[in-house]
Amino acid sequence: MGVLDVTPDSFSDGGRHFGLEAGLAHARKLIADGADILDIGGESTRPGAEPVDAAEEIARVEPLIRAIRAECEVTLSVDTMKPAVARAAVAAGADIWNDVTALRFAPDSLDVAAELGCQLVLMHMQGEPRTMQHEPRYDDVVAEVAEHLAARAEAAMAAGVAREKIWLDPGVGFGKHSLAHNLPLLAHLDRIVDLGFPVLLGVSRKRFISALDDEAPPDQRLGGSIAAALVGVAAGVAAVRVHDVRETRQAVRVWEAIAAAR
Ligand code: HH2
Repeated sequence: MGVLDVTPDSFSDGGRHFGLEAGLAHARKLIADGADILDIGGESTRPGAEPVDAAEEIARVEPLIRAIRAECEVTLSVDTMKPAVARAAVAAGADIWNDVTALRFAPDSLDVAAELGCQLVLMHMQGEPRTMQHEPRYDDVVAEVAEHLAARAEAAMAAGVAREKIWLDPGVGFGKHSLAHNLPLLAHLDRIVDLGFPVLLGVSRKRFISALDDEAPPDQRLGGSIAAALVGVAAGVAAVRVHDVRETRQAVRVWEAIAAAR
């Protein structure tokens, strides 16, 4: 899954693909690089990001989804917490609603997810984006993330979402201390995979990498991003959400070929 942020302020590529033409050009590059899915986001979820209203978010993502859909059949995901944005995105041709709040943001999120009938990514986050990095606390991060995701999947199914539409995501970097929480989660991804849903993993350019490498800035975290993505592949995740599609795809292919020869 290639990341296509059309925001002025995303943590790693903010502003670079802002606007329809820039977004479309980056979509073409991600597809040429081998992305199977594009994840289109019109609101930054970076820690401390200021919220964007639904009309502005729709204005950023909807024309881009329509334009990509008019060109090709690639699977399209919309990265949004807002039911109104998900609805507009699906009407424009999106296949997946990727919700970092796991349908907790709005009172009608669960009902809209059931109504839309699209695939759904339910991600774990402690708190909400603006405040999530204020003292996140867990007794057992792996167990708590797994329990929360299982509960959110149950809530979605109770609201009428079909089981086979649901993906889970441990939410690396969302309400987690960079090393004390993210490393155990990455080390025990099998516990999330064992819940029986396809798992999406987003580690690309995230801060825990810089905590292990002299505070490397986002554009110098490719090595760590690939290392963590391969940990996910080895644990059986179904997809990795990445900025650097070509490089990650090559790493995954090499890893898989060697694993198959074992
Ligand atoms: N990470 C980010 C955004 N959305 N969605 C899922 N399901 N999983 C993730 O790990 C995830 C996500 C953060 O990355 P990015 O899009 O690069 O930054 P920003 O949120 O600032 O746009």
